[in-house]
Amino acid sequence: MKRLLFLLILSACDDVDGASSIQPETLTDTNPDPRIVEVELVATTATHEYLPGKPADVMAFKDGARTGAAPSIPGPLLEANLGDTVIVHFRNELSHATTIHWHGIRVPNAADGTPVSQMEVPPGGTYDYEFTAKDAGYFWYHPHMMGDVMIEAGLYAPIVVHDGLDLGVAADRAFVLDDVKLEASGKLSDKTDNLDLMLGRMGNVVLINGRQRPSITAAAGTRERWRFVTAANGRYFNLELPGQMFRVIGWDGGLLPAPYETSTLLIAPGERYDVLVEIGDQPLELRTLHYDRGHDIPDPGPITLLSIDVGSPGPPPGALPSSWGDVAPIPVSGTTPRRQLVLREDDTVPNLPVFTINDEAFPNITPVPGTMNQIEVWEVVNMAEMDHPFHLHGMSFQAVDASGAPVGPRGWKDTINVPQLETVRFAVRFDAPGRWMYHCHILEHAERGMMGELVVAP
Ligand SMILES: [Cu+2]
Repeated sequence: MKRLLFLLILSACDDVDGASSIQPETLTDTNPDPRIVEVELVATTATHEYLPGKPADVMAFKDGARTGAAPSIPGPLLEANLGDTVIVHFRNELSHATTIHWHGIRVPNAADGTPVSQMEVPPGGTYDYEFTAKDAGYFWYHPHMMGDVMIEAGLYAPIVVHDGLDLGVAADRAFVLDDVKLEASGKLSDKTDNLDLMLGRMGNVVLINGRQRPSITAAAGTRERWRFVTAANGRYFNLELPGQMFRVIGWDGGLLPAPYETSTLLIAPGERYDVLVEIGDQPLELRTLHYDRGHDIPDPGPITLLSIDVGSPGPPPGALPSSWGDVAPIPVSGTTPRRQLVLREDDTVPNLPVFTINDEAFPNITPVPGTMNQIEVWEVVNMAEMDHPFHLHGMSFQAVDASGAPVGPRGWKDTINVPQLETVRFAVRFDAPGRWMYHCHILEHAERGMMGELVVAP
């Protein structure tokens, strides 16, 4: 029923957008059981026009259950309702081995898609992923090997797990932010320089849902729900909507206990935000502003991502609900065990920067041991003059503070920015057995050592 409602919303939204809709297609659910979402997902090579008339060779996902479905960037949206069983029959049509990681979803270890939790899927191979959608929210999926290459090449896609809240929205839009480094021919550059390795590859073309500065149409006088994820290798997005505020209702792991308003929304690689936007009668522009994430990255000035034209008036939004996310605090005290993880960068060897956690570079690391339901405070100390977004697999955590200062409302996070020369502390309960990776989500940093492993004994 909820999915039907969402489809109706989407089709309403398609009417509004017409041919300009930039919403990814939803993966076809082949299972008649309303509590099971069963899909076929294919990773394949394709071409994509980042620049008009100049196709680039890319890697992309497509819906394997729909005849004639084209590969797309982002890949097809995986939709489920809270509590659904999700079964993904994955087929690898690339010439490289790959895996899929369901970023932010609390999956069983065998479905986590990392090299420590599954064998890689060879070219022509298949793998069945199965998990329960335990949390409602906005997530994403992508390979978890050669991430700096495969995600850059287009293998990423959004996931919406519906919460069933009636927010009176005229549209529920899934946005994926990215950038690509293109040659003049429109092809993806295969050149990686030292700056790319140090900062995470910064593209020269900035994208929203795989397109450069597209337009959408929103109905005047309505409320819309916008969900954002940053899939870029290294770029941070610092969004603004001049003349409008974002009402943040959720982030990584689901809804917050209460919404808050902000004029700018900083989204580090891997992070997600779920916001409400009130559409008036004037067009809007979604832009990203410079954010100083270290190493004197130059300020390119504001970059427009999306133009929002205003169409004919839609139904006026109703009152917002009085209760939102139920986020029980993870109890911590002065006696809760603390674990320090120190992030460092070593750029002394030209073109061979190494990024470490506690002076170890993956795969030569000492796993962190844990037992079920144990609670720890992790203290992530950033000794580098550059921000690092820290991502933990398998379980969500709650921020405690950043260099002693409060870090916003209580909410479930799986990816958190650790600013340059600062310390972020978060509380985590080890509630899933298995081998879970944690790493910087700047993909070049993860691939060059800044990755570790938590082993939770059953
Ligand atoms: Cu990093």
